[in-house]
Amino acid sequence: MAQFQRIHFQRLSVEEQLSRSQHFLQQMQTRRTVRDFSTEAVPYELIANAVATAGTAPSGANQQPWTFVVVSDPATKRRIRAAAEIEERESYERRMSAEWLEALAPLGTDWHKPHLEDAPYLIAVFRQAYGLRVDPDTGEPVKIKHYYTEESVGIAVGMLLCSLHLAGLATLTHTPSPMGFLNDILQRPANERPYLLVVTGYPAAEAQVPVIGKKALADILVRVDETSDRP
Ligand code: IYR
Repeated sequence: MAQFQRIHFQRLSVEEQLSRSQHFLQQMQTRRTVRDFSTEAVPYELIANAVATAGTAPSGANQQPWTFVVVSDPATKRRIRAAAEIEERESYERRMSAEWLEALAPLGTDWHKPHLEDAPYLIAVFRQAYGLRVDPDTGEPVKIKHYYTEESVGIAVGMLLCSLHLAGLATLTHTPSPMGFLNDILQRPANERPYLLVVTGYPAAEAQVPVIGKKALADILVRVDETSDRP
């Protein structure tokens, strides 16, 4: 049965709204995906706060179909790197099409993934394709249908990345393909599907990023108001 309570909503002045929104935009415009990480340690609390922030995301039926596995153990990072590089090497050398490799060329990526060991934290994000509960009568596990899990986890990861960036950390969103090895190495159950790896820490002293840009606002925003020709 639905239960309701009054919303806690802080109404801001328009000046305050504009100032906050402009400030947030300016900060987000400085985010870059980084592939060369320093081994320097990062306060764990920054990672925990980022995961807590991700946990505030909206989700289908509020089922919160996500698990964030935070890895700092060097031996586990080494295993993840080794498994990822096996898959990535196969992908770059055989599985990816010429068109795909061409699309990636401006990023300068290849199958070598030293950052999976160098960065102090790997956050392995899992999508719970379905939930599990124990039937009280039979003691057997019962599957619970989950809704919109891809969208839900995508939104949560976006919020995770914002938090890490605003905390002064660099990130890399990495999707080794296929990444079923993450279930084995991190001992996650079959209902949890690897979604992506977020590599985080500080950039290496000599880190470089490709010279690429973002589309202009006019190229991504289509406005339909009372003055427009309606679509
Ligand atoms: N997963 C590979 C390839 C890759 C694919 C896309 I699409 C990218 O935007 C970047 C990389 C890798 O991590 O190198």
